[in-house]
Amino acid sequence: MPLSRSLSVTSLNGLPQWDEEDLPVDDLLLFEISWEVTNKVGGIYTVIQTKAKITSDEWGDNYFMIGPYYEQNVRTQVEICDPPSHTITKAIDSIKASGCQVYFGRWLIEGSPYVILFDIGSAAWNLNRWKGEFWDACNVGIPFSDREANDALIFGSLTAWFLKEVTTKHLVLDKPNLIAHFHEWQAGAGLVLSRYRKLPIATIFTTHATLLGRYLCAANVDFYNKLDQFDIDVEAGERQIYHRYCMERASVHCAHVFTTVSQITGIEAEHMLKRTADVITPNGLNIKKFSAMHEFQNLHAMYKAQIQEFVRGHFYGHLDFNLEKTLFFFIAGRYEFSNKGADIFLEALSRLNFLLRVHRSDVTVVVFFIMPTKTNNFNVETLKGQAVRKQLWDTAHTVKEKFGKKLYEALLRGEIPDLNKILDRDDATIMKRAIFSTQRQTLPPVTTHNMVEDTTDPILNTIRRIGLFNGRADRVKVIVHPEFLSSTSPLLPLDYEEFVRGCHLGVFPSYYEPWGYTPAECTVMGIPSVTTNLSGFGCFVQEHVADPTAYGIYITDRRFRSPDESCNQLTQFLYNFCQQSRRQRIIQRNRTERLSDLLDWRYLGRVSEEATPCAATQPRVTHPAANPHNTHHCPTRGNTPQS
Ligand code: U2F
Ligand code: UDP
Ligand code: G6P
Repeated sequence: MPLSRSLSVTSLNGLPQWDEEDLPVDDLLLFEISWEVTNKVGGIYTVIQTKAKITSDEWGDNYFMIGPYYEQNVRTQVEICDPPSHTITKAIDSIKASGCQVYFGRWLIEGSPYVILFDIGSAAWNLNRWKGEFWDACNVGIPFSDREANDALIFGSLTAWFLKEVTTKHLVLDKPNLIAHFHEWQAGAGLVLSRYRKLPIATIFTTHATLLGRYLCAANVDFYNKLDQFDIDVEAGERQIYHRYCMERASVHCAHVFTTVSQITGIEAEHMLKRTADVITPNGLNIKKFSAMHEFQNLHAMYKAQIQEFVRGHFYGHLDFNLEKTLFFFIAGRYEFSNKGADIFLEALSRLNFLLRVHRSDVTVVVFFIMPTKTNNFNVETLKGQAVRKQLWDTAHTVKEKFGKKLYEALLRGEIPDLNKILDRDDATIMKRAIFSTQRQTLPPVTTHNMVEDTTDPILNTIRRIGLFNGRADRVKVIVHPEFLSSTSPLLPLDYEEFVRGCHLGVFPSYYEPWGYTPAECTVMGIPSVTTNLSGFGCFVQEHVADPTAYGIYITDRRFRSPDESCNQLTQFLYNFCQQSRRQRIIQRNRTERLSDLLDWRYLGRVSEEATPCAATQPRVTHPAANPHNTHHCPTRGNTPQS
C-alpha cells in the first residue's frame, strides 16, 4: 500500500516538485460528503475545513460539499445563496418538492466552498421505507434504538437521491463525469445506495478510523500484535455495533477507490475491513506563514504571559515556584483515556516528578489536560483563585497610583521623599488584608470544573492513585480542564490555538490514533510535541524526517516496547526537555516551525488528488462492485443484533 507518489523530502528548504497533473476539472463535478461538513464533531471537520481552500481553488464552481443541516451551524457559518447551476437547483427542488428540506449556500471558511445541507429531521418520516431499501441493497438492518445509525441512513438516502437527480439532469448537459468522495461510515450509506442504483458516478471512500479499531483499543486489547487474530464479526456483535460495522464495511467494498489517512490505519483496515487501501492520503493543514520569521515566537511569549496569569490565580498562596522557570505541558482532544495515552502520560508525570525532586531541579512543570467530559460548570475554588489574583492586582494598582502621585509631588518640590514614609498605615493595612486573603486551607485544585462522574473519572482516579495533588514539594503540577477552551471563558480566556502557542510542549502519547491532528497543529505553530509510532502522524514524520527529535517531534515507541518501557522513554523525553535552557527552547521552536511545509495541504493535497483521477478512470455502472451483493468481501449479512 505505497503512497501513490514518492513523498520523500530530502530538503526542507522547498516543496518537492510535482509533475503537473492535468485533471480535466472543467468537465467534472466533485462532491465531498461528510457528517462533519459545517458540523464540528472531531478531526474530520479539521480535514474538510482546512482542505477547502486548495480544493476550491482548483475546482471552482464544480466543487460541492454535502453535509447535515443544523440551524445553529448554518446561522453562524453559512451564507445561504442560489446554486451556480440549473442542474443543482433542479436536483434540490425535486427533493424539496417531496417535503424534505435542503439548504444551499457558501460555507464561510477559507475558499468559501458551496455546501448542500440536508435537514435530517424533515426527512425522518421516510426512515422505515429507506431502511427497507437499504436492506434490499445490502441486507444490513439498522436497529430502531441506534439514533446515530438511523440519522446516517437518512443522510445517506438523501445523498443518493440527490446524486441520482444530478446525474439524471446533468447527463443532459453533456458533462457526464461525477466524482463523489465519502468520509467515514456515517456518510457511507449514500455510497452503497449510489452503487446499488448503478448511478454513473466514480466513488471514493476515506476511513479516518475503523469502528472496531477504536472499540478494541479502548478495551485495552493488545490490538496491533493481534490484528490478524480477531474474529471481527463476533467482536462487532459483542460490542453491539454489528450493523454500524456492516455499513462501514459495505461502504469500503462498494467504493471504486478506498483511502485511509495513514499507513497504520491502512494496515488496520486490511484486517478490520478486509480491503487494502488504494491510496494513503495523509491529513494536512492550511498553513499561513508570517512575513516575519520570529512572529510566532512573539506570539508564544504573549500567550504564555496569559497562561502565567491564570497560573498565578490558580496557585494563589502556593506560588513558591518561579514562573520564569515554569514549563507548560498539555494533552488535548477527545476524552479516550487509554486511546489518547492519558494513562501512560500520567504515569510518566509521576516519574518525572520524582526525577525533578531527587535532582533538586528548580524547574516546575504545570500540565494541562484539555479533554471534555460532563461537568457542572467551574468549581468555586478555581473561580476564587482568579478573583483573588484580580484583587491583588487591584490592590497593587491602587497603592502604586498613590505612591506615584506622592513621588511626583515630592520631585516637583525638589525633594527625594523618605521611601519609608511615603506609604501610610492605611496603605499597609490594605496590603496586609490582601495578603491575608491569599491564605488557603486546601491545596490548589487539580480540576477546574465540578465533574459529574468525579468518583469514577479515569484521569482523576489516576491522579488520586499516583498522588499528584499539587503539593508544595511537587515539581509537577496538574490542572484538568474538562472542557474545550474558549476565548470567552472567565477562567482562561484563550482559544485553543492561542493556548497551544503559549505552551512549551504538547504531549500526545496515543495508542490508537489514525492520524492525530493535535501534534501536527503544534508543529505548524512551532511548538514541540510528543507523539508515538502508533499514530499516523508519528509514522509519517518518522518516514519523512531524518531526525524528528532535532525538529522537536519526540516519537515514543509504543509498538515494539512494553508499556513500562514506553513510559520510561516518555519520562526521559520530558525530563530532557526540562533540562533545556531558554535559548535551546527558542532554537528548537524555530526548527519545529520549519517542518510546517511538510504538513501543508498545498503539498499533501497532491496526494489526495491522486485518489481523484484513480476514481475518475474507473468504469462506471458496470464495475463488478457496483452491486454490493456481488462483493465476496461483504460481512455476513442479516443477523443484526437488536441492541
Ligand atoms: C479521526 O477522528 P474522529 O473525528 O473520527 O474522532 P471522533 O471520535 O469522531 O471525534 C472526536 C472529536 O470530538 C471532539 C474532539 C475530537 O476531535 O475534538 N469533541 C468535542 O468537540 N466535544 C466533546 O465534548 C468531545 C469531543 C481519528 F481518530 C483521528 O486520529 C484523525 O486525526 C481524524 C481525522 O482524520 O479522524
Ligand atoms: N481541539 C479544539 N479545541 C480544544 C482541543 C482540541 O478545537 O480545546 C481540536 C484540535 O485542534 C484538533 C482536534 O480537536 O483539530 C482533535 O483532532 P485529532 O486528530 O487530534 O483527534 P480526534 O479527536 O479527531 O481523534
Ligand atoms: C520567545 C520570545 C522571547 C522569549 C521566549 C521565551 O522566543 O520571542 O522573547 O524570551 O519566547 O521562551 P520560553 O521557552 O522560556 O517560554
